[in-house]
Amino acid sequence: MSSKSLKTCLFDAVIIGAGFAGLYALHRLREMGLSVRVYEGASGVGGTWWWNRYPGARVDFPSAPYYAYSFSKELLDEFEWEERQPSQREVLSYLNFVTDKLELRPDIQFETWITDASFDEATNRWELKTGDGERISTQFLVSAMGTLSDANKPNIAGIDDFAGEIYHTGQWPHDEVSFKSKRIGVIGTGSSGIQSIPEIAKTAGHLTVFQRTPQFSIPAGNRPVDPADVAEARNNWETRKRYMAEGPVGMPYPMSEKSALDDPPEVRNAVYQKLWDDGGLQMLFNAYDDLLAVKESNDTLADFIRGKIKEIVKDPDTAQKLMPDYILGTKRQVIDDGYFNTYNRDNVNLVDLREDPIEKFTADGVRTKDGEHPLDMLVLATGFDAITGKLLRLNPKGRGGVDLRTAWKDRFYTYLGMAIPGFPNLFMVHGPESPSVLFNMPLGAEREGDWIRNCIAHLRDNGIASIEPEPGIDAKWAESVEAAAKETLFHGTESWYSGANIEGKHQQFIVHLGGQEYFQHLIDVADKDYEGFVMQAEQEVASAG
Ligand code: NA7
Repeated sequence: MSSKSLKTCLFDAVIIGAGFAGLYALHRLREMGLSVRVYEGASGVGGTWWWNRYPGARVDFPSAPYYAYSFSKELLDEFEWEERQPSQREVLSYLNFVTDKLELRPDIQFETWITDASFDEATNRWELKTGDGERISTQFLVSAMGTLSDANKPNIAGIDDFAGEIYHTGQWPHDEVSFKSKRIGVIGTGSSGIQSIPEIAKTAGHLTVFQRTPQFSIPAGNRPVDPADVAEARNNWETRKRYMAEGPVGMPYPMSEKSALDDPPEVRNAVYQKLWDDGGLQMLFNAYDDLLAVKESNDTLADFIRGKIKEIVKDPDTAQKLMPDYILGTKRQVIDDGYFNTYNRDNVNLVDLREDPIEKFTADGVRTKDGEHPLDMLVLATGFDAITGKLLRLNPKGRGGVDLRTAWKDRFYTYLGMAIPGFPNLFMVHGPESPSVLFNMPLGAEREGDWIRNCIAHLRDNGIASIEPEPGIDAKWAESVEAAAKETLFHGTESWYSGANIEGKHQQFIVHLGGQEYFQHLIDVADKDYEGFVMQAEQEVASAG
């Protein structure tokens, strides 16, 4: 037995994950004087930006310099972004810059997976184990494991028999992957598929795209960052921060207060055309205020984009297969760089899996109902067990030894999307029933990180050993999440927001759409002495022990 496995490391707080959320939580908790350690399975910082190295991976929301931390003007002033929709490489370089600037690295243990987490009721502490047999004891446990970190590998007949190269976009290799002259198949046309397909097509011998659901995609309009835009952001930082704080999704721009139906068609189409030419998600979030709430308004933009697909894609049959028919924006909105145009290339073809489904994989490729598709390489752009996947894989054990899979057997129960009944002193950043993926994620990570810091400070100042949601509050929270969703069009669509992409997952809409109201609610809960939580004083623990 190694000496490593005998020793128990003691911390005030342990954070799992060194992405945007984990790094920020480390900075804030360490600032309070706590002993803190981040455990990270990868060999570097970055989280989702460490793993998702597929060609074409870029930020979709919002553009530089706003997909970044907002708390430090120094960080904003000192990092020079190159592109408006930064590439994965650029975001990773930013996160390394922040890590070094804030001297976070010494408190991060890389290449270490936490494999077990159990709450000890006698001490009110979490006892953890790593893959190497290391033991760790901590009062507070922060899950910053990412929302898009648990890759979804589809269970398709014969897939393990395929003898060619096979890659998942969310676990892309660090060494360069060559597509040159190869016959490549891509399954999946979500963001990862739509970003990578144009890049792969450039050098592939032949590319076959296997599409289950056609997507509404908007041009990303990526280009070098305009120095004038950066200067404007730096000079007017407080105003931009206010827009981000007040808007529903954390965008740095004022929101439109107009319905799409207020404008006559020719004016509306001119608005859409201008935003289409400029690129980016402002088309969906800033053009009008009811695109995600009123179906008739939504249809105006959906029809505009369908018109664009028809215009761009030369082969009418392919254009028809690419026509999306769900409610625009209710699956993750995608932005692209030449996606639809890629189907005009001679080396690219599209298989519509709804009319020509996959029958099975063989060593040489894939057989669909209508034919054989010989392949040298398969790219799975098939997404993630989003938001809950990684935490459920760890499966922490709370009070009474009840594990999370049991506690969440019927639905994902949370309070504020940050705490789980029966799991004291465990905090989630971007957990289910928080705004997570439908809000500016670095900004959301800061706000949730600040709330966790303030909560822990409150506990420490008041001699409180543990905090957890009071019985029944989770049901009320679930109602508020559903109420926020019902005011929108999200309810009608099967998507990874509602667990539809994973077999056997609860069909529960797990994103809180309250935006800034959600974050105000977090503040109100704290101001009311952590309303909805129960706390146990240190003395009670000592006397029970
Ligand atoms: P997504 O958005 O979940 O997309 C996954 C795609 O893979 C989507 O088109 C799925 O079709 C398709 N898919 C999944 N399983 C299968 C099977 N079994 N057969 C055929 N097609 C399948 O994941 P992404 O990685 O693209 O994007 C996730 C986020 O990462 C994105 O929003 C960015 O923020 C970064 P479906 O739509 O389910 O019919």
